[in-house]
Amino acid sequence: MPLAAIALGSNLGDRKATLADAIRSLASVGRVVAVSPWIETEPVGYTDQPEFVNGAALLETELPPALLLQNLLQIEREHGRDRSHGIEKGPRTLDLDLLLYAEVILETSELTLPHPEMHRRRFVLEPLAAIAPDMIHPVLQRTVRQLLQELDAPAYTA
Ligand code: PH2
Ligand code: MG
Ligand code: MG
Repeated sequence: MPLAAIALGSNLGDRKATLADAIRSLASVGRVVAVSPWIETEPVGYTDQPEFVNGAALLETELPPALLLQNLLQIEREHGRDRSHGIEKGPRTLDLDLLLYAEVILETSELTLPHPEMHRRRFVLEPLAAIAPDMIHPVLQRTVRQLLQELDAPAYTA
């Protein structure tokens, strides 16, 4: 069965309770085979917002990528995420990002696989490396462990 890697984040409300609840919701769309420890992270990008709790999960699912994404967005909405107002990339009760879906490479208006920012984000790679160090980034042809190492020790500095 295909294995999907999902990033979880929250920086509003009872963050850990929301994330724990999101894991229970994920269990209804597939088999949750691993959940990382939660880590507290400083906001990246738009920095004028509260600290995040981030983590990652691995889900075995029969749902194809686009349908899995629709389910993730539905779970976000069930946990109070309202995309109709507020700052893009601003505070959110729950963010579920589809990072990897087996070794699928895909680019549609709704979904890009692998997630186009995952290899630049420590708050994504650190928890993912804790549960799936050997999972492959099919575009960069690197394992998650290598991507994290390369963040820590870039091959060159400009
Ligand atoms: N998500 C963002 C923007 N910035 N920073 C941290 N630390 N964690 C996040 O999950 C995060 C962020 C947009 O999705
Ligand atoms: Mg995100
Ligand atoms: Mg998102």
